[in-house]
Amino acid sequence: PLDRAELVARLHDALRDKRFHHVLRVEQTAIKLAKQNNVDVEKASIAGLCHDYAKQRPDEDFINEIHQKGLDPELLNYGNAIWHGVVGAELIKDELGIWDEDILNAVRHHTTGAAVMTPLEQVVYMADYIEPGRDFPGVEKARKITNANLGAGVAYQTKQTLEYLIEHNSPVYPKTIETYNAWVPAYR
Ligand code: DGI
Ligand code: FE
Ligand code: FE
Ligand code: FE
Repeated sequence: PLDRAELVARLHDALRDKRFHHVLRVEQTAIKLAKQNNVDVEKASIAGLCHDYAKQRPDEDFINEIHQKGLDPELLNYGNAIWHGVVGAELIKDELGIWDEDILNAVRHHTTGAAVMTPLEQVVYMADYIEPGRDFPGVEKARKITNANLGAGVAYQTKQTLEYLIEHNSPVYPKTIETYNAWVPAYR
């Protein structure tokens, strides 16, 4: 398998500068959250680095992958925002040789979350949201909540994202609703 330096080099090739630096910050944030929550630090590093590997691929790469791997055809109704995680995990497997299903699931679920998420998946979902380059109303609150309680952070992000999507008349991927139902009432 690729070591960290080789992985960083592959990410550097795959991503524009701004996105590459986001990925490095997500890695560092994921490592910190992993230490705070007894999560495997190496897996957090790899998942943090890889989570947006496919973000800048053309739509046709995702569409081909959906057909070739027999993924849910419902995916065809969405776009890059959903594909780069769910379908991107398949590209990571094919092109980076990462087969660890914990890591792949953390990539698959980093945008929408899921009703059931391992601590590693929660760490990557939250690291992407609160990395130090993020600057949106509520991000400081999100950081505070997440550092106090990882699951409460998951609930907070999920509610904020759903409110944002509805406010902008955006389609909501069904998994996002499942995440809401599983996490938000539980932390009420
Ligand atoms: O890839 P990043 O920009 O680092 O962040 P991300 O993967 O968490 O989010 C990518 C985009 O996906 C972001 O603009 C919010 C959007 N998104 C999250 N959940 C849904 C969604 N878009 C749609 N249409 N439906 C969702 O359920
Ligand atoms: Fe992403
Ligand atoms: Fe995210
Ligand atoms: Fe990201």
